[in-house]
Amino acid sequence: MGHVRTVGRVLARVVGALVVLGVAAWWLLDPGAGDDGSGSAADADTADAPADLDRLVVAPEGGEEGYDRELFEHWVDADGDGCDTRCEVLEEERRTDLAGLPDGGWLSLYDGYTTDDPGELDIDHVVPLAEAWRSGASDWDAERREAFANDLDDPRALVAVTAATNRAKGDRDPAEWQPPARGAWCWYGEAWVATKLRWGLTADQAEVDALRNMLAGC
Ligand SMILES: [Ca+2]
Ligand SMILES: [Ca+2]
Repeated sequence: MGHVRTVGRVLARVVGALVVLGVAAWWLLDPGAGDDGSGSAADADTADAPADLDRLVVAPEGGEEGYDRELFEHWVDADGDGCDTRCEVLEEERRTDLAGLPDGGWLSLYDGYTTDDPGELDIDHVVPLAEAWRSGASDWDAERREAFANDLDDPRALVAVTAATNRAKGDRDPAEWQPPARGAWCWYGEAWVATKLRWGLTADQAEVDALRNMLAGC
């Protein structure tokens, strides 16, 4: 019987060691598993970018058929405070820390241009209206299209940039156009992915490939 008890104790130790090893392996393989998910916004903006990219639904783009920019009612004054969506974005993005602009101004992220003249700036839909149309918005009703075109809920959806870069971009996606300022690529790629995910829009394969490249190293 003594022999059986000894074997039993050895077995118990082996099982105990295996449990410890298993827990350690589980933690090593997935160190975030015990995380309560309350990481800072800055962490979420950078560390999660590739994972977010993988959450995009990949599908070929639809056609332009039926598209009309006017189907997206834009620059409304949703909260009725006398400041329309363009005005709201300019107000939100105005900063007082720009060199040479002590009274305040704007930084156009796409090209690094700074100005205190809002007349030089367009408000860009990071995901262009026509791109939205081709990736799911053609099925939306007018109300949802208007909400998309005036999206102030995430500051990454609309951005004040020089009219020149906004027009150069047109309705191109990241496979066809990238911000000339390389330093803006991480912001742009993340803003693009976040906007498409929030609105349930699809992405075509060339676009996903370009985003992966754009977000590499972010
Ligand atoms: Ca308003
Ligand atoms: Ca696309």
